[in-house]
Amino acid sequence: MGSNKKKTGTIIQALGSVFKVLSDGGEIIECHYRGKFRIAGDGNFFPVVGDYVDLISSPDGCLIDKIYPRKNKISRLKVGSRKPKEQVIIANLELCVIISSIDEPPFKPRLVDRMIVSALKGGLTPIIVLNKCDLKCNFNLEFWQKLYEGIGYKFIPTSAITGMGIDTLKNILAGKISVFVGHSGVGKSSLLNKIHPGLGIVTKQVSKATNKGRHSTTSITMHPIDNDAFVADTPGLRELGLWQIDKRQLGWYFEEFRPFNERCKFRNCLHKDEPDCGIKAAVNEKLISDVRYESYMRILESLPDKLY
Ligand SMILES: Nc1nc2c(ncn2[C@@H]2O[C@H](COP(=O)(O)OP(=O)(O)OP(=O)(O)O)[C@@H](O)[C@H]2O)c(=O)[nH]1
Ligand SMILES: [Mg+2]
Ligand SMILES: [Zn+2]
Repeated sequence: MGSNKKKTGTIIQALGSVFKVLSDGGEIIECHYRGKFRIAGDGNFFPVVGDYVDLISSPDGCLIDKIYPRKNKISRLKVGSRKPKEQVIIANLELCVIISSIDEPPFKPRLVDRMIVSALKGGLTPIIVLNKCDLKCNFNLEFWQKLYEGIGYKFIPTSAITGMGIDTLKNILAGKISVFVGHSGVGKSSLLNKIHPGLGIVTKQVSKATNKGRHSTTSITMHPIDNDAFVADTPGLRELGLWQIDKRQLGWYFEEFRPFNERCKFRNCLHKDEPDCGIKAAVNEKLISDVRYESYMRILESLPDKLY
């Protein structure tokens, strides 16, 4: 880049200490971060995909000079050295597209519900995509569609093979920054290739035996696509942000529970064993789906008693 002229742009890829930035002028610039971000010792100041940044040129090449305040972020718990701490992995997103498949791998509603909670916790709007609808199998699409649409979520049945649902999804993504999450092999990269032919993202080979359990996508990359949209493809991120949730807050992220909260006798009811619980009563009256309540209970049991 030219002498000392400042440029701004969005980080679209982070590989160790090397970043790719799509400048506002439309060029892709490779750059490094300045040591000071690391010295700050705060995950929040380490540049991540999605960050909007200022760039300056230096004798050592292009450097990230400033990170603009984040509108939101998704973090995970970084375990290892001494104390677990927050690791921000992506910033400034609007939509969290939660992708699962009707089969191969089979649909896992518990995982979908975990990812909805994660999305809401991160300040993102969850969108539910059910892929591989071309496969012939016993799957009650109508049941799940009604359940999630009943809560107020967009639910899109798709197929990266036949093109089913692709236009609908593309319209939802228009003008926004989104992230694709979901179990490995559900077809995140395949859908993205279908939405924007030409991206040429490597997807899993059909041979399942040799590829078992291995992720085809290994790093987070942001892809600019049609209609001024960005989509970050991820390797099956599962537990994003869940670790930051207090047990007593969890019910809040099951949005359809909210109207019944005030019927609980205890203000900080966990909706578990407490008497006179409005949520449990609503489940009994079938006003809340028992499938969702089951997910709630499983997540509740997996949360730490004390936040880190
Ligand atoms: N039948 C069918 N197969 C699909 C569909 N979408 C993807 N696949 C296949 O599913 C396999 C996995 O697809 P990927 O796109 O690599 O899945 P992914 O979610 O990106 O996986 P990771 O990168 O490992 O997280 C590939 O063999 C695809 O060809 C679909 O709609 N229908
Ligand atoms: Mg992939
Ligand atoms: Zn309750």
